Amino acid sequence: MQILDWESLTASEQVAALQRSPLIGDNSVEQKVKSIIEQVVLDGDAAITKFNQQFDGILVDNLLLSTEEIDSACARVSTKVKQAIALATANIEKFHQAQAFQPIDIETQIGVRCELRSEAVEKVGLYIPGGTAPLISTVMMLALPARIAGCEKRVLVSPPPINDAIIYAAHVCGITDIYQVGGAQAIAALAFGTESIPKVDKIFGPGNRYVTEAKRLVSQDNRVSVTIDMPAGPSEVLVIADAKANPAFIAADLLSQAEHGVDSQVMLVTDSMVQAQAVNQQLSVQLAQLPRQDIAAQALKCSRTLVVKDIVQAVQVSNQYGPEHLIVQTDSPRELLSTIRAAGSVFLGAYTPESVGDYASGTNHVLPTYGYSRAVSSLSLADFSRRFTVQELSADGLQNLGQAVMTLAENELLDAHKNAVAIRLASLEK
Ligand code: HSO
Ligand code: ZN
Repeated sequence: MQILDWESLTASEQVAALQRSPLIGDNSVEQKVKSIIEQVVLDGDAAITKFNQQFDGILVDNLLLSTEEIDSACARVSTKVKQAIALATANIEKFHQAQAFQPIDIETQIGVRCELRSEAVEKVGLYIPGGTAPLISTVMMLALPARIAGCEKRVLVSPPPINDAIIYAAHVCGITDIYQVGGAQAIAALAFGTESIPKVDKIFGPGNRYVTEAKRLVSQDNRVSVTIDMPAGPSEVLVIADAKANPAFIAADLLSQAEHGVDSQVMLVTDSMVQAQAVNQQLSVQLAQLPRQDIAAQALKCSRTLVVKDIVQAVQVSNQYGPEHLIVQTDSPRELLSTIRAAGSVFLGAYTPESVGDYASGTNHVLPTYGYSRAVSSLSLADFSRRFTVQELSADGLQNLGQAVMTLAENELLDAHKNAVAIRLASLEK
């Protein structure tokens, strides 16, 4: 990885050093995705079947997996994988159950009752990418909170042929409706509905740039009122490490993220030039042994090591970057926690590789990328429900509050608003 001395960079060079790899801002993606969406709107299942053949090379007769297909896929999954899924599931469930909403029910003043309540989003669509890495863990990260939140209709879509372990994970996480469709066409189907695929209220899950673009487009489409989990960009990690950290651990963490995709970005911020060089040394040793070394090597090209003057500055740099994952391998990592302003998920200490959060510690791995961590939260139980308020006033309550409301309405020049109060106060006076 390229090593840069932070303090010797000009302000604009520092900004450039924290730049993500440019999102392939190719307008043809938007056009292609728009056309796919319109074909799904027009032709429903027929369009889906056509796209399955065109993009995945498979003719799927029944988009919905049958119980027999689910059972036989589950039977093909090894006991070892099932046990790993069971452990991960238990931890993810525990952590998300603990996030249960605490309702609020208070009197803001005498006779004025205000409540904050929460109800599950009724219908959710969960997208699981296909491709070279079958993301079994993403099934758990989406399906478990959806079930815990109480979402009634939970449908999963994934490009055919769907990996057996994905089907198994979906099955144990309580998903009964698994549709064999991926890409932009899957997102269009979830947003608009087809003869066999139900229209949902909210779409979750990662995907390639076609999927991401489709999510963006349907969430802005006035014909439907579908929402999405969060804006998505390529995955990334930033490691803060001091001189004492183990360079082999650091390199392993950087590579675990680099192997996701050629557009993934990994950053090391350290106060030790010796550490920076040791990590580079380890990167070449470990990279050579990886099956996905081509992908990881590409990702490393747009990745950087920044040598800073001390760990306080390392945190400042990290805050400026706002990483999806932040790994802290310093002497007392927890001490830095209160100074971290932007990170999707934080991994503290030498024994907390990102992989544990990706799979099984219990935290959610759907996280804000591309600098969004400054304002967007990691996926949680709350994303599967909607909060709404309730207010109820007694006659006394309205008498106490009415005059203030009428004054404000009058000054907004909204007489009908004022009248809605006045008419009641008058009736109370009688
Ligand atoms: N690091 C990915 C999640 C993942 N890793 C799934 C392995 N499987 C984005 O947070
Ligand atoms: Zn990962």
